[in-house]
Amino acid sequence: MLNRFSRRTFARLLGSAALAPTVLPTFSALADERHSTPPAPRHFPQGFLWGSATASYQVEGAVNEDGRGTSIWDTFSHTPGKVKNGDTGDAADDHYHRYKEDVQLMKALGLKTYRFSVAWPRIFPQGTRTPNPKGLDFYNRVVDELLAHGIQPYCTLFHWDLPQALEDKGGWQSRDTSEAFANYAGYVAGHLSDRVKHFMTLNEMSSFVDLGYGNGIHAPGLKLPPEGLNQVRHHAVLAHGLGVQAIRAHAKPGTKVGLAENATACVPVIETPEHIAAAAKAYRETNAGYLTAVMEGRYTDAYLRRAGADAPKFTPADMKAIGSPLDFVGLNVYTPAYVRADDSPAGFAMVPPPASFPHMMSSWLHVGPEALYWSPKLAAQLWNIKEIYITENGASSTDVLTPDGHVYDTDRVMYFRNYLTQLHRAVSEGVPVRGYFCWSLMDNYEWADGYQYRFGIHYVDFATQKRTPKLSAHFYKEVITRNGLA
Ligand code: GBH
Repeated sequence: MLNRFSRRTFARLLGSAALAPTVLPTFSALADERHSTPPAPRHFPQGFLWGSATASYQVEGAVNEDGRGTSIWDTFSHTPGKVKNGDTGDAADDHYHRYKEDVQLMKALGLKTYRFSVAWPRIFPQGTRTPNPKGLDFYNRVVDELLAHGIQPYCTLFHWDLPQALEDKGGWQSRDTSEAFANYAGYVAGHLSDRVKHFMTLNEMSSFVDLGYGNGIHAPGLKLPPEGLNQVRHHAVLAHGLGVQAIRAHAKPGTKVGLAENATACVPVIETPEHIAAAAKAYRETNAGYLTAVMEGRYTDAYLRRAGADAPKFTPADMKAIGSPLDFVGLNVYTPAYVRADDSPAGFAMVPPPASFPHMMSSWLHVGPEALYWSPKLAAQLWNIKEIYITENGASSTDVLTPDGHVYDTDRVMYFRNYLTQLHRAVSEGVPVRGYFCWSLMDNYEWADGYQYRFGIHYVDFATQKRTPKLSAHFYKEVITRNGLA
């Protein structure tokens, strides 16, 4: 009401200002009154799912409890020189013991949904064969606690903690691992799908393949030549496809299956038809080994041509499994990859960021909010996807806890506000994004970057395990309460 009155007055004044410029001082006084009213609401669709995400090795700790087997990240993090500061996930956020407290954090935010991952070595300590019921019990408890508080569980089956026993037999270099994954995925879905309605197979194939087996920055720390790396890549998409089939075979009817992939988020350098068309081509080709293969059930001609003699070995049956229809697609979106139109046969060129491009604490995390507009938009357009989730989006910051217990992470709030503005733009145009999971609920083990790179909206004191909501948690709560931008 106040808003409308102000606008009408504003319009009237504008009219008289046009006639008599001398009223300008009054105009600026009124402008002040206008600024004291909140901006017009920019809502998300009713029922939009606001969530937050974590991953097993990054938060659980309790690595030797209840029969859990060793994972490649236990081995890697205990290998000197692999992780900043020698940090390991041995204790992490102690979420294994504190999950009830953490569900209270979610409740206080008003979260509608929570995305967690299951640690494969808790369920099958050796990767295959004999399941460990105590491992499954933990996830039963987590799921029950979430549901008791009205929070929908979204479950990822693989967020990088491969059983070491499988790595010892070749890990993702072996096709057997793809089949072992499918068995494990079917087993978990069979036991949780009476309560969990959404499963994601693998998290970020491109990350665990390229970092784990390409440049060795992540576990298991290998640097394979192109031929081997392409085969690992194939085994990853194959694991996804076989996993989808196994989940469908074992889960209750109505269970939805997808994945969570950090597809390269191609953004046109300028929003002109030529650059937009180039970005669409780039989206398909830069993701050819992963999301494109999954969505199309084939490798693009250009991908196979680029790989040449190093191309992966595969069968038509593999490709059919890989292209299994999905119920939804999850996109993890952090950084933009700028694309321009180009005269080359490909029709596009990637534009590397200048050294001055602004980034968050992680130097790779360039701030490009429009990535959250273009990634779901291009994916939906290219493959006619009907249900998309942003399964991760967030930022690292040099958070400081003040003596009176606050963390004023204005940079993270800036990041979320701008990215969510672009997400709102996409949703308003009808891009079918149904929910959004911020990364992360709380500070946690940031892989090779250890504990100093904080992504949480809750600050964690790793010595005491005390959680403190940051300014960004208050911001996110406001977004959720309004179901709109704040
Ligand atoms: C996600 O990866 C992960 O799913 C999640 O577990 C993680 O905590 C979160 O994002 C924040 O990083 O070391 O310079 O080679 C995000 C995508 C791709 C980001 C690879 C780090 C490595 C950069 N990741 N990238 S570098």
